Amino acid sequence: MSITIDSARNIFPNTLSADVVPATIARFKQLSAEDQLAWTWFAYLEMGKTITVAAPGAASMQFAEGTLQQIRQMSFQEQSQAMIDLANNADTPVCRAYAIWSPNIKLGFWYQLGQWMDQGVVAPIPAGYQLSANAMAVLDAVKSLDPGQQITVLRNAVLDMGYDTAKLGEYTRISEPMGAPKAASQRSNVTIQGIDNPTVLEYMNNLNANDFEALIKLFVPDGALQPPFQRPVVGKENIFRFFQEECQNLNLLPERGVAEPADDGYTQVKVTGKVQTPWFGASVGMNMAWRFLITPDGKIFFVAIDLLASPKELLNLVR
Ligand code: 45D
Repeated sequence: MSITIDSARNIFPNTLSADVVPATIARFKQLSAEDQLAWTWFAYLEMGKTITVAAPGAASMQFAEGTLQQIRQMSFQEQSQAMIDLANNADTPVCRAYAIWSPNIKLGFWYQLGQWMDQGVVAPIPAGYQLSANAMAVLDAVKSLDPGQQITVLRNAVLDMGYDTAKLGEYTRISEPMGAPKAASQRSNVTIQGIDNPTVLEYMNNLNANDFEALIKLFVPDGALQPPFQRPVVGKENIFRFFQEECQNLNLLPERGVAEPADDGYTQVKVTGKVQTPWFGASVGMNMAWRFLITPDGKIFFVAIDLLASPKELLNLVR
């Protein structure tokens, strides 16, 4: 039997991921743009009761600065319209600028707008705004999620805003420049109960060190990485760009795992543990699994990263 990316996606099929996240996003997208903005505002306030955004430093705002200033100069009515346009995926200059930003820049942009809304510099959600019954129900749903799932819903809501890049034709994505990898003295080595596979350990250590050059060398040329709730990113070049755009300053805290032989001399490895994002630091530990398929010569053919349904899943290492 020959191994393909499609077959690799099914290793450790018992892994229960947090399907409630895409389900909540689908419900969110059914809401009117006005409700989406107000919903996000209330969800953000709700979240702020238990966790704090550590944004300064998490995104360099210079890439959104022009658009932010443009919005700041607008009247309240124009500002509200600009935000509604973003939620509506409308075709406006602001929506086109937003569309080509990396996730971090999009989050930093909203983080700034949120602060300005708080300070009254940008049009706030009208006092006494009444969410529709549907929006209330979706807000209740998000309140019952664990913090790692809540911040993922919020992140996905933001990423889907702006003009549709599929309609843009040729364009160049805008992301923060890649920082230098951590110096040797700043690096740490993970230990994972049940795992001594050097490829897996190096994956964790290089990602934690922002050493994407070393990290990408662990993959086969046509390898794939599947982020939570997404299609696999295929090929070294695309994976490398993904690391640069979305993986700086993550903190991977793997805890335990299993490694076992698979077809054709491959090895399949499942690891579970926590991941912290620079946006929330140690205040949110997301419950995650990594499912690796490793070639006979120790290269990564495939790795899926899943956000888990519950903390109980951290102990689920069965095939
Ligand atoms: O509309 O091994 C207002 C990979 C109201 C790589 C607002 C990984 C109006 C390989 C409040 C202003 C990356 C896959 C909006 C591992 C309005 C690998 C603003 C995993 C929008 C482990 C809202 C990494 C705001 C993971 C400001 C899982 C919302 C990373 C801000 C996960 C929301 C990172 C923020 C996550 C959310 C970050 C800052 C989930 C950040 C979430």
